[in-house]
Amino acid sequence: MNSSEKQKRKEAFKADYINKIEEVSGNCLKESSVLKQYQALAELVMDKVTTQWARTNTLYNKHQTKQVYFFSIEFLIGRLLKSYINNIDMEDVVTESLAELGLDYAAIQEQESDPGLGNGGLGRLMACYLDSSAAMGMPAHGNGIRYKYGLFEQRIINGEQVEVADNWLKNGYPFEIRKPDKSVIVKYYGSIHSENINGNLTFIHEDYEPIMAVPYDIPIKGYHNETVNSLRLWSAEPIDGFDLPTFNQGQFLYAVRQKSEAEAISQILYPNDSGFDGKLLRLKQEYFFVCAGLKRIVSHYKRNNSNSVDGFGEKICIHINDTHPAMCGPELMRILMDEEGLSWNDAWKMTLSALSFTNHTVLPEALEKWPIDMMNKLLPRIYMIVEEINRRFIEELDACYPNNMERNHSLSIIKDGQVHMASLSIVTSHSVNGVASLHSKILREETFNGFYQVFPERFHSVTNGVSPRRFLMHSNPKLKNLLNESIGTEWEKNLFQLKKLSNYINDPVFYEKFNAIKLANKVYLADYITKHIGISVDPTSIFDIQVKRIHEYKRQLLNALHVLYLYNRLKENPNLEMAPRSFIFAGKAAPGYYFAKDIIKLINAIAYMVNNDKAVQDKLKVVFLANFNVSLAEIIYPSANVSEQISTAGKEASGTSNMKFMMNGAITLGTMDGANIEISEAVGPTNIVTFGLTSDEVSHYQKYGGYHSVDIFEQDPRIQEVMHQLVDGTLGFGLNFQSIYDSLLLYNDPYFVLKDFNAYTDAQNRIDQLFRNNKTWTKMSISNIAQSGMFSSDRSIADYQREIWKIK
Ligand code: GL7
Repeated sequence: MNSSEKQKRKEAFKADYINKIEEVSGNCLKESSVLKQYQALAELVMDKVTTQWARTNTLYNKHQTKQVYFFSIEFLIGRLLKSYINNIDMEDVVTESLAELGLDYAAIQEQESDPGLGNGGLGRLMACYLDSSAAMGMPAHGNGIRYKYGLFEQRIINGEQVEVADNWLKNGYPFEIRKPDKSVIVKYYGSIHSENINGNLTFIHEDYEPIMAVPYDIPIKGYHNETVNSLRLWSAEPIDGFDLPTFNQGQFLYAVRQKSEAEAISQILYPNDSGFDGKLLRLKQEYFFVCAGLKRIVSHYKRNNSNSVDGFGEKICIHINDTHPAMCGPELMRILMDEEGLSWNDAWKMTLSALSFTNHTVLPEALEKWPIDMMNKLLPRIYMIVEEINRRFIEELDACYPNNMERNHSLSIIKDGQVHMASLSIVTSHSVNGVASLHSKILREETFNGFYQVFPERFHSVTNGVSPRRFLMHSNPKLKNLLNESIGTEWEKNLFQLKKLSNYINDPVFYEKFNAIKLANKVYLADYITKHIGISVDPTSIFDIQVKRIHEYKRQLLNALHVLYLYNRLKENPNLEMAPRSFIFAGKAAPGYYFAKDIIKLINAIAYMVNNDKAVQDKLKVVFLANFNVSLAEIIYPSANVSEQISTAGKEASGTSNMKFMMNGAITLGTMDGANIEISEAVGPTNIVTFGLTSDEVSHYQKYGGYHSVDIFEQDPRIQEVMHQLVDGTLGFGLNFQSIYDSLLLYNDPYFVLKDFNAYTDAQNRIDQLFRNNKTWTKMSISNIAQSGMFSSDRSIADYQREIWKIK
């Protein structure tokens, strides 16, 4: 765009914007509030995006393009305004115009709520995959739930987590379109009877409780292209609002209860990131979006296909994101048989060909198993179909491997009074994949080994990726500009082009520019920290950051104990040679996960002690930032020097913050777990610091024993010291971390924190030494960015496209 063209676009934008402000607020620009300025900008952007949206939909319908639908109980999309503006290539026009109008673009963006419709990596991955699909012009859409309340807002009060409801819709949401005409009825409870209609056995669902599913569509705009895909989120409503006859009979409470029971289904996101708690409401949620989403997909398909479902399995990909949408298998069977009149065999062929499944965790506590009684009562027809799927599957197994009762039992979808959702997902899908190579190997060799032996061809591996638009270009614009001026803009469309940075790997001029940007980003985070928690951190210190859900397996505890140990060393020797360090933590704990909450309390107690001790002021700071969410993440990654990825090996399926940090030039300090292994392969051993037990070693100890945390405790005085400090009042009057102490010693340290302590301390020393050599560190940092192409979600989507969905 030349400058006169840009000037024209700016004038046009300003005129439209001033009109829009008057339209949405009834005030002129000068008198408008920042909220109204935001709403006007959002509407203006939405007008542009929706025009392209309609065009994309028409094209898809006309060419009957193969469509992918992600079914996921979480979509953690983050704020969208800036992302739309950048994707429609209006970044400069909007930024400059708003400045010329005397408005504060940053403050306007702050008005947007950050929809917390996910817990962590799993939900954010879906958002990155939607972003990449649209950027690549690929027809892929999302199906999920429009929770009225997203993940709770976390506040830290007196050093402890306090949860506050997240009312993200309180000012309305400008990027969704409610489509009541596309509503669907979802049926719960009741009974099934069969009838012979014209010689066909037909199943009829009676006395059910109907709930209305109303879709809200959010456009997913591709980067600098014409594609706009859809994220469809379903909201639960009572069929006709109040039950009027009941209301008129004076049974007011009953009528209201029915309304709120219906709405309860999409009221709130379950705040567990890696646990399964088997609540009835959760099962209702799972069926809710599966049923509504599939019904709409089938009817849309028929509309474009002469009212027939022929070819559905070849043209439609239903991708199951973990097991929460596992009922896609039986529900699609139900629709195809009971509503479309297909035979079992025809429906089965179609279902198997449409469905694919990604597993996201091997933690046994997260694997979903529903009690038979619960499923049978709530979803009688679905349960019948699951039973029949299982009966036929076991029959086939028996035919291939006669008299192998043990195998049949272990692979059975229904056993021990429960329906096993991972088994259901594997049996009904043509593809099963893990999210990093180690994770996929564990699935094949351990978690799903029995299924792997029966269906080896179904098993795949697709390493996760993250959106370089959101996590590099939008969140680190200074780095983006430096990259553009150094290696051109091709990398924006193909992240592997970042390899061209190797030309600058020894260039002092580039180093200087690069370090200035890192410093500026650190200053920005330091200001945020001062503003929000009143602690001042030195922007030239090492920003050593661990941000993710709080969980024992992610081992924030190992990090915290090391900080305590470092503090002890500094107290012994105030002249200890070390680069000043700021340890920064953020993350939420599931509200019922008390141990994780104790870890938050411990970090805050250590922070309080360290930050108030003048003797270590210049060398050490500890920060816990409240309410980690996508918006805060976008400020944190660009400022990091060290990315803490220290899970117990074999437990973190992939991790994705490791990739976001790396793209912004942080050095990974990590165990050989999840995608850390692939990061290590990509950058080479000199550009990463790894430590600790391998997953084989962990698994060996778990199977055969041989690890006694008490032995480590007895041999290592450093560990004795920090362990005593947990319970002797050092960390504050009345503060006692007995639960943590007991887990590490009495319960034999199930996540190998003490076992890896020594290796971690050594690794931390290496970080210190490397950082003190600025040239070495900068080189490592640039090498990480140069090798991050492989961790773009564009690459992941290309892998799915080629290997799993088979889209040309
Ligand atoms: C997770 C894994 O724990 C995480 O390692 C992975 O990167 C992510 C996306 O594949 O999925 N599984 C899971 O249940 N949650 C995750 O973040 C909540």
